[in-house]
Amino acid sequence: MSEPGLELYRKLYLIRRAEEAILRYYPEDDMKTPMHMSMGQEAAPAAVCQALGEDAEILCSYRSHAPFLARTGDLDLFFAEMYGKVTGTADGKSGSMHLACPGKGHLCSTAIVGSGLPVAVGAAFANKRLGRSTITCVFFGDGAMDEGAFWESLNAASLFKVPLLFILEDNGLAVHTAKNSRHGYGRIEDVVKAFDCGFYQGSGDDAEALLATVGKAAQDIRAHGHPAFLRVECYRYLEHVGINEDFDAGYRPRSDYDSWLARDAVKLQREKLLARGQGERAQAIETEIDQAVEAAIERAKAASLPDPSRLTHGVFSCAE
Ligand SMILES: Cc1ncc(C[n+]2csc(CCOP(=O)(O)OP(=O)(O)O)c2C)c(N)n1
Repeated sequence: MSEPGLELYRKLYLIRRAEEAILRYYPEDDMKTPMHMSMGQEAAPAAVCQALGEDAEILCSYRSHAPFLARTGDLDLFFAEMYGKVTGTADGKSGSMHLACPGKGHLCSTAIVGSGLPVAVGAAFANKRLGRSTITCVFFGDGAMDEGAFWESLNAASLFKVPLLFILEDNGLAVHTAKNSRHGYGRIEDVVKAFDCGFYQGSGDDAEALLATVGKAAQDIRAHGHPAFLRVECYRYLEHVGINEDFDAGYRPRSDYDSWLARDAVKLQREKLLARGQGERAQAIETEIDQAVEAAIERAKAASLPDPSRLTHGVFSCAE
């Protein structure tokens, strides 16, 4: 039986290494998809998916790499979709912004800000009606809270008492706009508590602490039959869309990045393992994942592109 700290590190490292590979290979221009990188935001998806395991059904935004890999662990599906190949999650037609694999617990990723939230309420409602133990987990950014869909979803989830975990990945920014110039309220905690919804929070630098917090939130959902809300303070390392830094854009200082990087969640988890004498096992995980990432990229590159005759198959299209 594997230990939680090591399993958590496996997820964190997998996500980080997969994205580092994107940084290396994206400039070759064979991945024809915009990239909204998760780098810096790995801890919440890793903790949620580990805490809930097979009971988690997840939905997320276009910033989907970490949630997808945390839930499915499937590097082949992931890279094949990035390369637009038939072996990808959507036969290569969705790219990075719409990763999904319902058979492995990832229902959908949506690019319209906030649009996953009402879908998640519906999925949780279905699980409640069908008597399933599943907890629906919806990841969204603080920008999604500017949408009516967020408030309707919070209200409906609370009213219908559905087994739903809202996960706010609070990086404080919607593209370049800080939340204090967008939000007409103070602490989200006070808002959420006004609904019948449990409230929890943590920081994106400590995945193990988050793991324990998600465990409490899940217990709350099951014991009280109401939704719960987890706010995770975190920091997006790279630009909003793309693979580069953007500290010269003038909307945030590099010093913020430096301070988050100093307590980076992947690094911190590794340090915890070393302190517990589990360095060798951590290294074995790293070697295995490094090889798996490169092998998955090789297979993705070698796979076929979708046949042009299948262009409109599986997508919404307008008939003539
Ligand atoms: C309804 C809608 N409005 C605007 C956009 C353009 N847009 C794309 S991402 C984004 C910011 C969203 O920020 P947040 O929800 O905090 O997520 P993050 O990018 O920080 O993960 C905006 C405004 C959109 N995709 N959908």
